[in-house]
Amino acid sequence: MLISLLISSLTLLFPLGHSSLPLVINTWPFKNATYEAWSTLKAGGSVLDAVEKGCARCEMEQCDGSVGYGGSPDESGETTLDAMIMNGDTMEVGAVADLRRIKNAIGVARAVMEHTDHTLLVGESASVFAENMGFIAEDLTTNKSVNIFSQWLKGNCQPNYRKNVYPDPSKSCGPYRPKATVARSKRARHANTHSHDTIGMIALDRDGHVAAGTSTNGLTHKVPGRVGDSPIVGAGAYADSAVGGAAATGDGDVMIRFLPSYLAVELMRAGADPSAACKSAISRIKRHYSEFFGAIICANTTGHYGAACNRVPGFNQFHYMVSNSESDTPILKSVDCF
Ligand code: SD4
Repeated sequence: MLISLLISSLTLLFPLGHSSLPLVINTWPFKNATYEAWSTLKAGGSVLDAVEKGCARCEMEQCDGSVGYGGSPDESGETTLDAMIMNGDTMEVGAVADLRRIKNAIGVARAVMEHTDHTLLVGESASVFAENMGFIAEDLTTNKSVNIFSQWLKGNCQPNYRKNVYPDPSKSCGPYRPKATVARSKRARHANTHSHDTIGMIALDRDGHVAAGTSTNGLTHKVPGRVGDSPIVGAGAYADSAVGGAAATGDGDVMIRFLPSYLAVELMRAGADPSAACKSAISRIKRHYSEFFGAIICANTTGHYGAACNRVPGFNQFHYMVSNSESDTPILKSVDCF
């Protein structure tokens, strides 16, 4: 009795080193999203609510044109969305990929988690699921996306993501047919910070609950049906309330192959601090794709956080946002890429 009284009064005086919790951290300078998540936590919402509302804010604001409707038209001119949300207490995940007609992708991801036993729904069927769950079906096309698409068509469908096909994809539009011989070459892909800017977010509360999530419209001119890293557990984001969380952004076709968010969380579990864990996750990819474009944010349950990015031409620094009890308003942070 005496001991537990002593412990609880010590905890009041020294709150277990959790002085910078709660914490919200997200990729890119999407300040309103951070603010939305932070306000949600402060109003008594859960970490899942915070991640959902924060990412949804970006979906509505079409953050950088690469989250939400009206961005990244695919080869047929359509915008499709990828999103996921993960509960670090229960390890439940809800995700949607190639979602059509529904603006609130992270909301649908949460509905997958809460109203099905599944983890990931895709394409037209995911959209029908969303409509049945009460999400409004709308055209995701905007004047801007129509314009991007028509300029691309006029420019002979350049750039695109095809290879080993004819007609020559570096000169012509499709339809494409496979070439008989497949050349094994890794195409160097350079940073284009205006065509990829997924929101990835981690929220931690004072009681050690962790959630993480992502929302994106993927890559401009992607092949229809293409799914990136963002809705894939351990690639786009990962959360475990025993450790912390991580979320990634960048060239999803490459990053998805290395599960960087899972790797970063596992490294933190093994004792790495968040910055070191983020750096190792990026290094792992660099070993194989030295020129990939990407970044990752990491946070642990003591409220420490960090980020890392791969230095490529045009991408020397990665910006991200943080809100915690030390600042109370979103603060822009940056890390030098290596
Ligand atoms: C994707 N990873 O679909 C996303 C895009 C992105 O920063 O993150 N951009 O590949």
